[in-house]
Amino acid sequence: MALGGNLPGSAGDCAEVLTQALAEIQANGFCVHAVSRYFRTPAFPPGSGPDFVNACASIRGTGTPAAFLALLHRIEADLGRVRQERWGARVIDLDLLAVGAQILPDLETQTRWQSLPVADQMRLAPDQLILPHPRLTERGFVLIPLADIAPDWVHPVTGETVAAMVLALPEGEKTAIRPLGQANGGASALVNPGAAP
Ligand code: PH2
Ligand code: MG
Ligand code: MG
Repeated sequence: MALGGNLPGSAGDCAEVLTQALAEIQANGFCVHAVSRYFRTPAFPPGSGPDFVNACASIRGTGTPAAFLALLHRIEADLGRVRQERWGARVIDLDLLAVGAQILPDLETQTRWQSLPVADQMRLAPDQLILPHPRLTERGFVLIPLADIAPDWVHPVTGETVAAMVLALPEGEKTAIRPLGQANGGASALVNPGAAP
């Protein structure tokens, strides 16, 4: 899953809001298996708002993807997200990126949403759960954190690994995405990609 936000909330600054979201996921019976570093990322589209803090986490638990997504929406509301304009500034956005190699609801729908022109991406929101997340393949603010925890995950439609998708990102996009200092609330204790063996 992906976490992001670019407005402070009742839980504190953007990084504190992400950490609180992970705590609530855990409190609802799910295992937060790995958490990426937290990254400061320029808002997309450029100029659309303050920088985001983005991260990715791998979650283990039981139940359907739809039930987990419903939990994510409840946590977004708890943390103060008000759903306003699509892609506007927000306290917290919790997105389900993928569940293993599952393609939902079917390959045709997946392909149609994935090939949507950017103007339509900003206007249209799917009314059903689409997995993998249709925007996963092209956004540095998702792929770079995801590479911390799942570099070898293979996209079930394209066959590409996360590591390969990161390599394909424009250089300028990669350099604009920077890890936050120590501000990820200790989450890196779960996973430390930079650690020596
Ligand atoms: N989320 C969006 C739109 N734009 N930009 C950044 N940097 N990070 C995000 O998480 C993000 C965004 C819609 O969900
Ligand atoms: Mg999102
Ligand atoms: Mg969302």
